[in-house]
Formats: sequence, C-alpha cells, structure tokens
Amino acid sequence: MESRSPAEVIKDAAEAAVEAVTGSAKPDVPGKPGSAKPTVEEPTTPKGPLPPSPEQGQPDTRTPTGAETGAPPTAFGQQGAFLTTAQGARLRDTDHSLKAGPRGPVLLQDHHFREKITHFDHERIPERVVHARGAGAHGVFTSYGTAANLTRAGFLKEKGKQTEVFVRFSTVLGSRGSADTVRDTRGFATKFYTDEGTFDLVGNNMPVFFIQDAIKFPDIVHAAKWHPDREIPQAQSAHDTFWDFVSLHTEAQHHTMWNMSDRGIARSYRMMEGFGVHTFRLINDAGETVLVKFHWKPKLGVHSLVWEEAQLAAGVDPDYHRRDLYDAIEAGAYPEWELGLQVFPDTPEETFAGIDLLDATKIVPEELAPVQPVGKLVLNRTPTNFHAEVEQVAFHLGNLVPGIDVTNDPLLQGRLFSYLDTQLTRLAGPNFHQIPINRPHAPVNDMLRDGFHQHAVHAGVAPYKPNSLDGGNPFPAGDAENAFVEVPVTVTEAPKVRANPVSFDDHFSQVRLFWLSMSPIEKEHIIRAYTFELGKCYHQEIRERQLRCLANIDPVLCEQVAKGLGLPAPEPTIELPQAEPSPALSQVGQQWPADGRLVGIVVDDTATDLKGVEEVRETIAAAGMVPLIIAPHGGKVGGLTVQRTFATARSIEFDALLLAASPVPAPDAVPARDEKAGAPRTAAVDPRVNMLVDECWRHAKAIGGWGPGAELLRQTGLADTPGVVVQDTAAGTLAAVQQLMASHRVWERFPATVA
Ligand code: HDE
Repeated sequence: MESRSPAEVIKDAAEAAVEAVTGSAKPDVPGKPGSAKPTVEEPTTPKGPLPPSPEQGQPDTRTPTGAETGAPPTAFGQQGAFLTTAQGARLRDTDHSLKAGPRGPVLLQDHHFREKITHFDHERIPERVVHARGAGAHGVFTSYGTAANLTRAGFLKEKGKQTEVFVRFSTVLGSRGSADTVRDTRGFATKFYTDEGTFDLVGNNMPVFFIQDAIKFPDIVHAAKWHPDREIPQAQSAHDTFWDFVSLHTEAQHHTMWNMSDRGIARSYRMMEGFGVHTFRLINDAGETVLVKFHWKPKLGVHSLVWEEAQLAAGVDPDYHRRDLYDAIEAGAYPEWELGLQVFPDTPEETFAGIDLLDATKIVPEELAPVQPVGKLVLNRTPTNFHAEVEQVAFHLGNLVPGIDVTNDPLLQGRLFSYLDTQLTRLAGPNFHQIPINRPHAPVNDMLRDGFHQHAVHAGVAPYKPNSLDGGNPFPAGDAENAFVEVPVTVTEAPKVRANPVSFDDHFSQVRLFWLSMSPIEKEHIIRAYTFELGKCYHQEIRERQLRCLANIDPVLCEQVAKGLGLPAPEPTIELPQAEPSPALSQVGQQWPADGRLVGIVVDDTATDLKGVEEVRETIAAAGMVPLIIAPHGGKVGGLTVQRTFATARSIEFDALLLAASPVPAPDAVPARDEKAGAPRTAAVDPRVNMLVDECWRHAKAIGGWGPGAELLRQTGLADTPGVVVQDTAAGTLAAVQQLMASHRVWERFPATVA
C-alpha cells in the first residue's frame, strides 16, 4: 500500500471533517476565514469545536519528550461543546461580570472575570528583537539521497526519506505589525524534525551578511532600526543611522548592495532563494569531511516587486506576503524549493578559489562551485494558530544532527550563543523546546529538569550521571547508536587576539562582482534604490561618504546616484577590483511556472462575454493560478461570483490583468466617496478601471483584452505597447498573457539607460 506522510493523513482527516460539516472541502477563492459557512442567525444548538480548515496543519501531537501519542491533530485545541473555565468547569454567562445587583459594583470574588482578564492581560509575548514580522507554514522535505557520500545525516542520506518541516519567513527590521513589502532582507528559517533530532537551517534570502563578526550585530541592528528618540522610521533602511553605519563599516557594502537590488523587495516568499550564508562542515559514514554552503532554489524562480508596487502594497495590503503564502497553499499551489549544496574540499586554509569560506560577506559564485540538489521541500499546510506555531517557534543554529557540524566563521560562532539566549526572555524560561511546535520528533532523555512551564512529567530519582539509582539511565550513545560527535578539527596554537584574518579586508571586489552580474534593468533599479534611500537622509556628509563607497564599486553607479542626489561623483580611493560577473545572480531572462499567481478579470453587467470569462476562469484555475473577478458591484455578474469591486480592487493584487469589458463609470464612481474615481477620465470608462490598467502597465505586468476590453486598450493607446495583448477571443487573449507571465515582467516596456 502507498505510504502516506503524517502531514497527508492530517490533511485528509481535516478535509473529510470539513466536508461533513459544510458539504464542500474546497472554497471557491482562497482566503475565506473559518472552516464552515456561517449562518446569518447566531447558532444556538451546542456542537463541538469545528475542525480546522483543510489547508491547515498543526504541530505533530508528540509528548514534550518526543514520543508519538497517536492523538488526533485537534488534541492541542479546545474540547467539548460548552464554555468552561480554564479548569473545565462549565459556565452559564461570560457577558456580565458578577455585581452586587444590576447597578452595583463588581465583586472581587468573580473568579471567571479575573481569570479571563488576567489571561488577556498577558496574551502578548515579547516580539523577536530582529525578524519580528513573519509567516510560517508546515511541509515535507524529501531527500534525493544524493548527499549520501557527503553526510551521515539520515534525513539527507536516505533516498526518498521524508521529514516533516516547519518554515518561518520574515523581514528583519520591522516590528510585528509592520508591512511585508518593505525593502529589507528576508529570513528563511527551516526546522527539520528528523528522527535523529531537530536540525534548524536558519538562513536568509541573501547569501551574505552585513558583518563578519557576531560582536557587531547589535551595532548594525541599532543602526538599521528606528532612531531611538522618535522610534521612526519603521521597517526602513532609508535613514541616516543605517547609511552612517554601512558607509563607515565598509564590510557591510556587499549586503547593502543586495538590499538595494530587487532582492530587497521580494514578490513573494515563494519566489525567494534561501541561503545558509555560513559555511558548514559535513561528515560522512567514513569520517570524511567537506565544507558546504546551503542553498534553497525556488521552483517558481526568483522574482521581485517594483518599488512603487512595494510602497503601494505597504498601505493597501500590508499583509501581502503573508496572504500570498497562505492563499497559495490553500489554493493547492504548494510552494516548492530544492535544497542544494555547494561543496568545497575541507582544506586547512578553508578557502575556495581564493575566497575565504569563513567570511560571511563573500559568496562563492555558482559558476565556480555549482549548487548540487540534495532534496525537495514542499510547504503544504498553513498554521492552525499563528501564535502557537509561528510566534512560538524557536530556531537555533546549535540544533544540529549527526553528520552536520559548524565551522569557525566568527559570525556563526556568535549566533550559536544568541539564539538559545534570546528564547529565555521571549518564551519565558528554559522549557521552550517543549512547546508543541518546538517538540522534537526523536526520543528526548536530557536530564534537564524543572523550570518555568515544565510540560514533561519526568520519572526517576537520579537526573544526574553517573547514577545507579535509575539503573544508569540515560546512557551515552556510541558510534553504533549514531551519537553527535563534533568533528575533531585542529585548533591551531595562536595568541588570543581581537582581530580578523587579513583576507577579511577586501570589502569591495564582490560588491563589484554583484553589480556587474546584473542586467541593465536591474542596474536601473539599484541606482534608483540608492538614490531614494540616500535622498531620504538628512545629512549630506553621510550621502557623500556613501558615494565614496560607490566610487570604489563602479563609476557608472556612483555617477548616476550622485546625479540624483545633486552631488559631485567622487573618485575611487582604491584601484577598481577585478571581478568576473556571475550570471546566476541575475533574476531576469528565463521562463518560470506561474503557480498561485493572481489574474484579475474586469467585467461589467452589459458588454461582457460571460461565456468567455467563465472559460478563462477555468483555464486559469486549471493552470494552478487564481482568477479574481473585478466588477462594478459585489454579488454576482451574470452567473459569476464577484471577488473584487472597482472600489476594493488595486493593481498590486494582480500579476496580470484581463479586460473583458470597458465598463462605464459605476454608480459609486464619485470622487467624494472614492478618491480613486477622481483620476482623469480617458473615455467613458470607470476611472478606477483606467487607474488599474495604468498601474499594471507601469509595473510591467501583462495586460490583455478582447471585445470591449480590447477597445479600451486601443483607446488608451496602450494596445501597441510591449506586453499588451489585444485579441478577438477570451482563450486567445489568455494564452498570450500566460506566455508573457512566464517571463514574470514585460521589461521591454522600459528600455534601460545603463548597459
Ligand atoms: Fe539572526 N537572530 N542573528 N541571523 N536570525 C535571530 O533569534 C543573531 C543572522 C535569522 O523566524 C534572533 O529567535 C546574531 C544571520 C533568522 O524565528 C537572535 C547574529 C542570519 C531569524 C538572532 C545574527 C540570520 C533570526 C532574534 C549575528 C542568516 C528569524 C529572535 C551573528 C544566515 C528566525 C530569535 C525565526 C533571528 C541573533 C545574524 C537569520 C537575536 C547575534 C547571518 C532567519 O537570536
């Protein structure tokens, strides 16, 4: 019989349960809250809790010490049909506090009131000091077995082996409530619940870091976060303190260039690469070691927003990335990545092709060391409860399994301390590894005892070693039992110093390499980003200092940014470094699948080819994308359910736009009610539709129209421009638009000015 992963079993059970309650396991568009259709009247017949939605998953129902319980996935949630106290006593009333008469004072004896309010008062926990804003999902990692000769880690070694994972994506700078689409690095942290212990790969969507030594982390973070006096700006690097630091601490220049590139404004978590950043050491069954860098390669390719889109989204839909991730999973467009390794010989110098592998401000170009695929990650379940899972998940670089070890990268070494330490405050005590999302899927016998929130009930009298009272248990594992043993790397005799190796002094050659690897349109975006960010600084001295850094990277870049700032371009202070471009760093020029992309379809009540619309809707859904009908009003148009109205739709939501109509102004196209309707009219067309078309065009998105829709595009003069499809039939229009979407954007619309 085909074996099913625990994730699939849980999903099937949830689907069946929802179907039993609602009659349908699949909603028509992703994003509807709740697993059941609500009734207009308040329900009065007692029923047990509803099952989670079919796309949701939970942490496995393990005990705090890793044992399987066989309990249903809902065992961690609320039970029974009746309202109770936290102790399970049933309650009759939760709407009124206990008072001395209807007009009298509230009584201190109201234990229900005090329990309810006290618990509420403590609902929030401290947000992460960095990476506070995030979103997470459950999934499965399947090994290709191709790393068997490199590592003895079972989850990588055994071909076809499946391991449950939880991934949390994040921004770095903003607070928990900040917008998703700000210019920033993104976290990409993966917890592998392997049967040899939990392995955490705590990476970013950029392969380099601002600093080489962990002791500088508070400095970069204090500089990049808000100013301490006014606590602004939120989630932005476009301010004086950030540029003050990175222009003085020039090892930050490489990472800064990545942030200023389109990688800093990802289109979607699903369309980001992930990097372990540091070099790790793998050890195989024969005791041989190699040095490696971890890479996540997204199935959908690497894509970004355009800057105006990112800014609009921050206001119109601050949850843009979170929504995208959850809606895609709900729609069945499961995000996928391949895990890959760059492999280097473990030599005493710890360098490869002259690149210091312990310097986290350097990459090894893929052209020099190809990324070798070792397994596949599929995210297939959204969380059931954000706080319990996404907020309480705790990653730690020290969560290693036999076969994977660390190196002496000074950034990595400091992180080994920090991640454990931070959880003590954030998750209030030393037992955070017992929280359901953090529970290992391997037996735990650790002799750690007591402490706040102890969930385990440890037996025995001898939590110490050696002991005879508990029969000697627990016993040390030997090689045969797959113990984790640090690779016995030689530590050379050397004086104690606070110093870097000389190789860490090169701060510019790889920044130039990155710049030279960009396509012209990506270079334009980088110029714009530097000009925007430095233009937001108040102090000219800081702008001038950063221009000096740009002069050491590339004269064209420096000159163009200087022009935008109205400053002279300085001369370089070093000889421009030699750099061979790495084409793998550019995100332009290939074709990618469009899974989970959103296609808006504009219709109206009169002139619409409804049959054609119905057909394209089906084709879009069958291609794994999500069609959204945009109409003058809510409810239905013809037989079609409307998902967005002209008042609620905004261009940033759509990856492509189809026009099946040329709608006349709707009754609510009144500027006093909807300012968007105040845009200049270019025809007898609802101004909000014109604005939608304009924005999609500016953001280099594919646009198509047929019938009256084609007429609208002709009238606006856009029909003859690149990436705008005008055809007779709905099917023909969609086919041509789909083709354009494979390249992500229609960059030909905007010829670049730099080479
Ligand atoms: Fe982190 N980092 N970090 N970091 N980091 C944290 O841990 C830290 C660094 C990364 O979704 C904190 O639980 C130091 C590099 C991610 O929960 C904290 C240094 C990379 C996440 C911490 C670094 C990362 C964190 C804050 C300098 C990419 C979010 C809350 C050496 C390889 C994980 C927490 C999640 C979170 C410390 C640098 C990635 C304070 C001291 C380099 C993805 O422990």
